[in-house]
Amino acid sequence: MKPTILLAALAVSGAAGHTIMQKISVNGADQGQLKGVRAPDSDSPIMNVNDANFACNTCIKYKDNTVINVPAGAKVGGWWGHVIGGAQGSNDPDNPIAASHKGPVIYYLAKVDDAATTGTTGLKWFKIGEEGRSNGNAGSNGQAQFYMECAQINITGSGTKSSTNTVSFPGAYKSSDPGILINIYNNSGQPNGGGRAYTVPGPQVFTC
Ligand SMILES: *[C@@H]1O[C@H](CO)[C@@H](O)[C@H](O)[C@H]1NC(C)=O
Ligand SMILES: *[C@@H]1O[C@H](CO)[C@@H](O)[C@H](O)[C@H]1NC(C)=O
Ligand SMILES: [Cu+2]
Repeated sequence: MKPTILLAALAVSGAAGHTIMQKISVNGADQGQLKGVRAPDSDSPIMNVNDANFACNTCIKYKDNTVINVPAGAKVGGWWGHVIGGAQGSNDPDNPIAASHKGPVIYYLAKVDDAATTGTTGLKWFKIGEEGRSNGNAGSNGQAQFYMECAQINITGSGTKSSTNTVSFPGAYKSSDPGILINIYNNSGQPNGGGRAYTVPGPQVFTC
């Protein structure tokens, strides 16, 4: 079987008003709500970096057998909502995510035999992107919130480079990592990092 890929996106943030990635686009083309995406019904975070289901989230309710074709080099977008469907009620200020939630968005891929059916234990993830912030997340150990969803994709192309810098989930993060256990507030209580540098968790981004 041709190898396909699982895409995981994780956001790290703080406080309440959570989020779920529930569809993707490929070069701007909407792939459809919950198509080829593994998502829970609950927008609750995982807060234990050692959770067995850290890679693709826990209590997955929405999962189909769609594998989305992605030509190498295409732009893949993720669509987040406060709850499944987007806003929770009208004028939801916490859609797609509450403003109090500061943190990076991080993207990983793992090569799998069949993205539609694969389990998520023991996969070797490599980081393909990160959108960091100058400010981060949990001020006390174990309080960072992680929101992760996986998409089932089939990247087609002829590249031959492979990443040796792979990580496992759980395993790649420690609750004490500088990008996870961090005070994001300055001395006036503004969540702007207080002039301190921010280090996004996980390995270096793999580039082709
Ligand atoms: C992945 O794409 C290749 C090339 O288009 C195709 O031959 C293969 O069937 C696709 N695999 C899946 C699982 O969609
Ligand atoms: C904290 O950040 C705010 C907003 O940038 C700024 O106005 C304020 O002076 C900062 N406070 C301190 C003590 O640096
Ligand atoms: Cu939250």
